[in-house]
Amino acid sequence: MIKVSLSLILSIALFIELSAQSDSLLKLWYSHPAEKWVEALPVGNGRLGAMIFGNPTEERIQLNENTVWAGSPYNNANPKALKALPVIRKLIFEGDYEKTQDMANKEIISQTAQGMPYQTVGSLYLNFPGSENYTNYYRDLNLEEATATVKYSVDDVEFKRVVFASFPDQVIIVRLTADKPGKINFTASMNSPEKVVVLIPNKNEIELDGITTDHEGIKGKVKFSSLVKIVNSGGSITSNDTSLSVAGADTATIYISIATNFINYHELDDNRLNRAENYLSEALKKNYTEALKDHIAYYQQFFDRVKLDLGVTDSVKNPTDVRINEFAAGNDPQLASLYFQFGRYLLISSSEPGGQPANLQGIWNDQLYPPWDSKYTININTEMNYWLSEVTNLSEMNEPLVQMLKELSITGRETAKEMYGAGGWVAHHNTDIWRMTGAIDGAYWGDWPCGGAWICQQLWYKYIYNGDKEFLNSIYPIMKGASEFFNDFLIEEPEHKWLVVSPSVSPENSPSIHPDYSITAGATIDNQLVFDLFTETIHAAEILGKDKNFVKVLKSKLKRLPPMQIGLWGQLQEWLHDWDSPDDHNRHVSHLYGLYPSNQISPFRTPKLFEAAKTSLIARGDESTGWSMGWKVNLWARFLDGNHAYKLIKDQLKAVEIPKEGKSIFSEGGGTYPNMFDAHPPFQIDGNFGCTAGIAEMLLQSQDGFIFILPALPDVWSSGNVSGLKARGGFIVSIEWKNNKVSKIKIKSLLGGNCRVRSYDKLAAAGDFKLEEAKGENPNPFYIVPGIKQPLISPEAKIKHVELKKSYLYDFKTEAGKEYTLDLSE
Ligand code: FUC
Repeated sequence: MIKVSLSLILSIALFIELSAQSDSLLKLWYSHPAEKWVEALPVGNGRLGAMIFGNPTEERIQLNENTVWAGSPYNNANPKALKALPVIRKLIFEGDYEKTQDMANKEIISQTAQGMPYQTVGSLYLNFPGSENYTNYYRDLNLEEATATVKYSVDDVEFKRVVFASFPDQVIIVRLTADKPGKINFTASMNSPEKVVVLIPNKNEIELDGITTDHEGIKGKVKFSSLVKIVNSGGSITSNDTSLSVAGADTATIYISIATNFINYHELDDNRLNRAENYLSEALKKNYTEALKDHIAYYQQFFDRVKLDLGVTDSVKNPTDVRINEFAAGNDPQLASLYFQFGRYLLISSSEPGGQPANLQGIWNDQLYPPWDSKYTININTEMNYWLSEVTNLSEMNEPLVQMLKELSITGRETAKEMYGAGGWVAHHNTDIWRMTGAIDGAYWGDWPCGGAWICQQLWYKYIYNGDKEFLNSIYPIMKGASEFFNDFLIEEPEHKWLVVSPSVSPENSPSIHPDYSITAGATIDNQLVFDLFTETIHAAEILGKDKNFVKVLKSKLKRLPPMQIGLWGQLQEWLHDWDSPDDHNRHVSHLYGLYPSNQISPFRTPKLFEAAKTSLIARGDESTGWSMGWKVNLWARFLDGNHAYKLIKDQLKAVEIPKEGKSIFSEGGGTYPNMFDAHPPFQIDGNFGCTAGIAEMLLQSQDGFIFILPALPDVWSSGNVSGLKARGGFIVSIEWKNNKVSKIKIKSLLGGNCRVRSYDKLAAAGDFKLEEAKGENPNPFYIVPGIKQPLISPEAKIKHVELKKSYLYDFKTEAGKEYTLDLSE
């Protein structure tokens, strides 16, 4: 009797869950288990990550913890740089690039460690005997609840697994249920490619203890412990030396706790087991239902801020891998909104306040030596990881990046002094958990001292989106330190007497006249970065009423930076000299930093540079690595060309070949894996984040002195709506549109101030406020635009006139906390 009612209750519970799930379109779902890692589904809480394969017979849950990195605190500055610097600078101005690069390889590039790899913890395996003949298979990743689910039937029993990485409880929880009692039978075991010991500390627990590897002469000192505890209802648990077996249970809940001895980039202790035990015992105080509820509630405070609807077609009935295969040729606008929300999901899941920033793979990595060490490549990739953070209303998620920058400003101070005898702080093109700041990987790639300057942009954006003066005050020393470095490091070039960064490179590219040598002085991106850094440090100092004398110095140096230049074939020059080739298809488009993410180039303020930048990007081409295409979505959005931006989304969402086990393919053929991870290839998360930012950029921009509504809407998204995007100055914007025309805009002002709006459609105020035609400069201080120098233009260059679609520009006054509605004017 009791058995019958229990089974009935279980079936009802399953039915309720099933029907609740089928409503949501915000799911990645599949009709077969994952075989390869790039088919498995990611969950994470910033600190812990797991990839779920969902095989009915053998579940693999591959585990990560974001401080499990090889090595230990170290510094890799090359002390020979100080003496070599004047010689190298002279050689560059003499044009002897071969000798320069040779010397830089030995005397600037680190002769010790080149960065430590981020490593996996290992995997938990769950073996389910007798499940070979399963039917009704289904698995998904639910983006609205941050849970992964697997379902299947064996004989007449329906089984279900739910996995999530709890944000509030700091453990990964796996819940196993069946619609009939006593049917849960499995064996749990763990392994890892790291040096580990696995033991059974008590009858329902597995413990895995390990230490990360030595690497390039740096001793591996990160110790980690993972505790796996099974709580069963009904049935029994038995154990042998290394595994646990559950028999005849009604349900089983598995808690996975992981902790390390990492305290911060220069301190480790010996407390990892205590930490892991504490997380576990705290988590066990809640029952499963409460834990799930708290997890979802925490996650939804962030995820629910933005909704996007680009339309729905029949394609949504297909599994996600099929939809990716068909995307380019089909009509599946919901896949683009799913990809957008997946990007936001990944950022919330891989970058939480108090933790590490998302690395090249976020937090998900199953290897000891992942491609490029899965570290922080700061000549584009790490920055791209955070482009979506403000506009898609996830500002909290960039806190780990801010913290990393604080730490780099400490380690980088030593490096600036030791290598260049300069004040302030410097970082080159890579860093890792130990915040190394030396130059690595060979001069062709690594002799680039502007990594810190680029990440400083994110600090400034965080301020201009949120207007928090206290925050500005707290990060001002970082910006000032970066400016101090360039104040000392810039030198005068002989021809025009401009101040330039030297030695440097235009990231990972070389001019076709000497393709083997990249080292240069005054690369366009460097000029743009130093321009932004100085301009923003000046603004910050003025807002905070600080450092009058330093501001004077920066202002005078700012005037002496090179202008942007338009070369022979009408392109924006990548280098100080007119060396660009129209046949150069390098994935990096560094000189277009000035267009995106920066706002130095604008169709309204600098039309010639705008056209030149477009000429450069057209020559570079569309298809490339994943992250390169993600960048190009943003660039085409800034060119106000929605159809071209959409073409790049199609390229980005192209299904790519799955890498062979253990091998990483590196090629230019980027796209998307079945689990929607971006393919460089191999997997690199920046493409996911870059393209997500790009989709936002097509719908809303705010860098050019106004909020631009639907600046680059492609024809295929003719009707839709978005809510909760953030514009500079703390405006939360929602837009509805129909047949390519705006129908309603809602703007909530968080900070007050003038709101200036540009739209291709005539608008009217709906409510009690005055909408006026905008004139002159936007008085809102968060909408200040940079005054850049007039470009130098090659006499041979033919420059097209910018054709802009007619648009309307309005102003209205706002009060903090109030929402304003605008309609299409009749
Ligand atoms: C830079 C890029 C590569 C890759 C690597 C992590 O070297 O040029 O494409 O993204 O970083």
